[in-house]
Formats: sequence, C-alpha cells, structure tokens
Amino acid sequence: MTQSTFTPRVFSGIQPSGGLHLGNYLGAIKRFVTMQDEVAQSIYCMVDLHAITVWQDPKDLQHNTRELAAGFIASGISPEKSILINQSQVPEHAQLGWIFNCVARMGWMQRMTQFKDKAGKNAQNVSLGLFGYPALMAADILVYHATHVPVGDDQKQHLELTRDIATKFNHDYGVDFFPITEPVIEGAATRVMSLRDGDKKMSKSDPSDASRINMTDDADTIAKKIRKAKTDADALPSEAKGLEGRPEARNLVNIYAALADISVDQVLADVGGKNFGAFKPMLSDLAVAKLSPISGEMARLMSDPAEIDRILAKGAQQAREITVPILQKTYDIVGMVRPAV
Ligand code: AQP
Repeated sequence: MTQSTFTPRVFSGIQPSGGLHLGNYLGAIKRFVTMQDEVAQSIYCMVDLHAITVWQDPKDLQHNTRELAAGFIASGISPEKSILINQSQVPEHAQLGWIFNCVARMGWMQRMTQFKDKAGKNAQNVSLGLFGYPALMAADILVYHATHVPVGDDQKQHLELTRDIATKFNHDYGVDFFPITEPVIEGAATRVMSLRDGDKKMSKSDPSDASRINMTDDADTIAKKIRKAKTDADALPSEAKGLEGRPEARNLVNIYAALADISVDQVLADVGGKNFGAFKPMLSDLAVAKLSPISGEMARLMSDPAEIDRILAKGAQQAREITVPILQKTYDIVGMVRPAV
C-alpha cells in the first residue's frame, strides 16, 4: 500500500503547557485553519499528555487546555469542520504510544535534539515521559492514519521519527498498515524567533515574557514588546539576501510577511531603506489588527468553559470512531488476544 491509497487526513497538536504565542499561531495554527478546508477530515488536539512530561500545576493545565481550545476556535478552526480534542479523552493515543515505545529504538530517541535542548545538563533528572515524547507523538498521528501534519520547523525531526516508526512497524509485521506521513512546514514564519534573541526560538517556556507575543496580550503590550524587540542599527534591506547575518531583522520581517500573507520580498520592496524606528510601528499596527479579534474572541469563549468542555467531549466521541478500529487492528497485527467480534 502506498501513501496515496490512504485517504488524506490531517492531524496536529499543541501542548497546553502555557499560553499560546505568536510562534504557535504563525507556525502551526494558521495552517491548521486553511487545511481544514483542503482535506476531508482534520483533527486538532490539545496534547495534555505531552504537557505533563514537565511539571504542570493541575489548575493551570485545565485552564491552559480550555484556553488553547478557545485559541483554536477563535483563530478559525470550526468544531463543525474539524474534530477538536484533548488527547487524554482519547485513550487510544496512549495505548498505541506503548506499542510504539516497543518499536522505536533507543538510538533513534537519543538523537532527538528537542530532548537534548529541554533536558540540558539535567538529563538524569527529567521524566521518562520527556524522553519517550516523540513515540507518543507518532502514535497521536498514526492512530488516525493521518497523512499530513502541519507543524513549525522545530518538529521536523519528530516527524521523521514518526515516518521511521511507521516504516519499521510495517516492515517488522509484514504489513502496509501505517501511512508514511508528510510534514507540512510552510510559510514565511515556520520558525518564529524570540524578540530578545534572534537565535533562539520563541517559546512558551522562555522565562522572559518580553521574548514572545502571547495571543492574549493587549494592544499596548504588543506594541511595547515590539518597540523593545532587539534589532541592529542598520536600515532594512530591499532584498532578502540583505537579511543574511541579521537574525533579529529577519525575524521581524518574517513575522510581518506571515501576518500580512505576503512574501518577504514583497515586504522588503515596501520597507527597504526604512530604519526600525519606522518599521516597528508598522509591525505593531499589523500585529494588533490581526491578533486583537482573536484575543477578544478567546476571552468571550473562555467566559463559558462548559461549552468548551462540551466541544471537546463531542470531539473525543468523533475521534474514537476513527481510533478504536485502528488500535484494534494494530492489536490484531501484533498478536494481542481479544474477544472475537
Ligand atoms: N517559535 C515557533 N515558530 C514556529 N512554530 C512554532 N511552534 C512552536 N514554537 C514555534 C509550533 O507550534 C506547534 C505546537 O508546539 P508545542 O506547543 O507542541 O511545542 P513546542 O514546539 O515545544 O512549543 P513551545 O512554545 O516551544 O513550548 P515549550 O516552551 O513548552 O517547549 C508545533 O507545530 C510547533 O512546531
């Protein structure tokens, strides 16, 4: 069976390990929204089981899961068109995750740069879950037989591992059961960088709030963070090659291009020659215009958490119509005994 024999299906997830930021929005969510109209079925997930690979206060986790769901919906993901779930309500993710723990090899996992970055010098003290994270991520995707996964650039290696796991499972058991998933890493802002350091990814867990634009920031906060964003002293170039060796300038131009839905070349054709004193207010105005309606809608949705819980419960029901048969078939392939149906 080849990739093309699988019905196109999109899956992606975000951790409710903090508030949503501009990197999540531009690198992932914006593409989630367009893809829900491009394929027959899309599933978007708050990956709460991944979030607890590092400590989460239980109340914060609940709040962040609901707020993330609100962020998805406010950004344009429709619960009528896409299946919206939190991972822990669909137990087949974790069940297939265990099977994949037994397929993935230690050597593959030890090469994962995200684990190395997150564990740092503390590798003996981090959770076993943090190490196993990419095998669970492979299960998140393959328990739907998802064919396409929109993500930011930092997830490329985990998606290669997902392909390796599917290939090894199919090979070991002599089946063509799991698709070889395609990563979808597109757009001008697949890797949004910190506003304080152009060599570091914008991230929820950065201790400096000034390093990121949160989706819940108000207009004044957004303007202040952009005004204070680190830059160099030169004017903006008129062509993309003039951004080489200027990570902070490149980052702000990429953000502008992604927010405006135009290319970097188009941005530079307009702003080439301007200094940051002139460009930053343009960027702030654009960011506020694009993000304020989303944060306003998020706040409205968060005023009715029971409705968010209903959407997630309905999503879990719809999801399990897909995941239960795929897990059962996996168990059959592996040789697990279960009652005949
Ligand atoms: N800076 C970024 N630029 C572009 N895309 C990004 N993504 C994350 N940061 C950027 C994309 O957002 C999706 C969800 O990411 P995640 O929450 O599952 O985990 P992460 O990549 O580890 O995100 P953070 O913010 O850096 O979280 P922490 O600080 O908790 O580790 C993915 O598609 C990711 O590529």
